[in-house]
Amino acid sequence: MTGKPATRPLRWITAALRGLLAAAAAMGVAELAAGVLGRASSSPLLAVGAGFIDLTPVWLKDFAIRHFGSNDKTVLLIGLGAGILVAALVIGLLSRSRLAFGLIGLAVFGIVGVVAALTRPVAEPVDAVPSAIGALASMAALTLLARSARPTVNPSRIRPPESPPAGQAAHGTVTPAGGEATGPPEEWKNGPERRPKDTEPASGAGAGIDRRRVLLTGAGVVGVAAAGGIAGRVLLRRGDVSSIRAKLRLPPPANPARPVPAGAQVRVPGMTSFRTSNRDFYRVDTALVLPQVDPRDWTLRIHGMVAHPVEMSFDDLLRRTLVERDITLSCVSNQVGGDLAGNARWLGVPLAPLLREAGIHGGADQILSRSFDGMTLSTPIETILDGRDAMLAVGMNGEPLPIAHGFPARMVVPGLYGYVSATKWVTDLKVTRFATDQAYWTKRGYAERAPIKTFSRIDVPRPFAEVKAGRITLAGTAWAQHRGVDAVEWQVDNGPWRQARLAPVPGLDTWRQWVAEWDAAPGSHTLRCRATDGTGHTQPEHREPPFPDGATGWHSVVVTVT
Ligand SMILES: Nc1nc2c(c(=O)[nH]1)N[C@H]1C(S)=C(S)[C@@H](COP(=O)(O)O)O[C@H]1N2
Ligand SMILES: [Mo]
Repeated sequence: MTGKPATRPLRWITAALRGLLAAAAAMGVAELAAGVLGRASSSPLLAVGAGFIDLTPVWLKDFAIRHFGSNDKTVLLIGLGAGILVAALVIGLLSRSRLAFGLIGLAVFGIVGVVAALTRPVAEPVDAVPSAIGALASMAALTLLARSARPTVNPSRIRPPESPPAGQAAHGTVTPAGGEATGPPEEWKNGPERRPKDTEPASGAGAGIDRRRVLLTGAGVVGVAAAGGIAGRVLLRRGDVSSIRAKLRLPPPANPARPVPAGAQVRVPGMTSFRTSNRDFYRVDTALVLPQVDPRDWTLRIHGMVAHPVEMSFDDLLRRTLVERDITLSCVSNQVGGDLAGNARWLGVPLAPLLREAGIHGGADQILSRSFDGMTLSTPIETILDGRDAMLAVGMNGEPLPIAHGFPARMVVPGLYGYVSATKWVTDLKVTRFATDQAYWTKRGYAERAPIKTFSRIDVPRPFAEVKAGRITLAGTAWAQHRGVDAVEWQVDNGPWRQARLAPVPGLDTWRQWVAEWDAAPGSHTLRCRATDGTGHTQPEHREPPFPDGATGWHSVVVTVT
């Protein structure tokens, strides 16, 4: 099956495809290597993605969270995949003029992967391996693919001596019967091994591309890529701790949560539920690969400015007094009206006694907590010691913590935004000073101290809803964790502020639902709300963005009454 050299556009396409296949080989082989090593974070796509997250400027991060919320990572990976796809096609095209250009492109890819993997906070030297051998594999694949696509000479079809001289055809003075293109195939002109003129066929029929060889080589590369990718994924699943989590039985709390009052959930269709299920709980973190932490290997270190450094196992932790509390978490990136907040029943070990037992030195003002994946968060020490229910949580809504929410242990401190308190997969607490240590977000300009701002939003009706004139029920959620919500007011079209009815709550640390009845007249109307917390502070009208310590402003919803 020896064909004629391909036409021009086809040659461009096949060159681009060669780049694509080479990149696929890189990814597949790298995935396999990551799987063999059992280190998901060393796989190039994930390492580069994680590096990208770290380098993301604050505005872009806010943009991503604002538009994609908890799906921000999927969007990032899709974007990265698209970028790689384009780069691979370009590399393929480059390799058409010179194979070396393509090889250099692939090597650059490999270097980016190696650097990304080695600069992860928990990197080890072996993490360079997947990207490095992935790059080598792709270079080998590109070379093989380029060779296979080079025209071959078929001896039986070399022009017999009585044919017209090559020069005629080559210079286009004689057009063969079929009107074929007469110049030498482009591969020859540019290829490293120029074919001698005297073997050039008159019509290109004597030499051509061995399509079978091209297809076999291509199929081989695809096979390696797919097999590597699949095997790598399977191997990486070895580290998955879901089945360990499913079997884990947590002890009951010695100090159970106060019952949630019957009316805490207002009965309004479409209203947010008072308790957020684990499945619906918002997720915000920098972990592209979920850390898989086996509780049997988990330890917690408490060290730094303490008299007695502590190292404890998960069993040690569970032997302590467990408390259960309803606490609403919220994210500093939450916008006015946003939904980056959730309320769960947490089971955990109080942090204050644990720290006191370690013996905190005078002058310490910060707990720098570190997660299994190297994330750092800083928490003002006084917010842990002032009597609130700061805890190392192990359970969420009656189950062990979900892996995405910090299994096997995370911090929860009522009243503080998540980025300064809610360390998931926590393994290390360093008692220190703000002047000495800075955490991840603080280094990026976010505030060191970030109490949750007093907030309220309208959940029902939805923005731009169409409602029938008459009596309309408004309902929403307000929070000011650890200060409590004392009032929510609502307003229509800059009219007078009216008090909403507040639902009962189990304590100061959860959000609070509110309802109001509105006699709606036809037309377009703007509804607004604002909350006042237990210290008398009212949510201000002035809009501030989430950076650097949380958004402010009144939430408003426009509805059409018909
Ligand atoms: N290890 C780790 N813990 C983390 C984060 C993170 O990126 N890594 N993000 C924090 C932020 S910004 C928030 S808002 C909360 C969110 O907790 P959730 O995902 O369980 O809702 O976790 C906090 N804990
Ligand atoms: Mo957050």
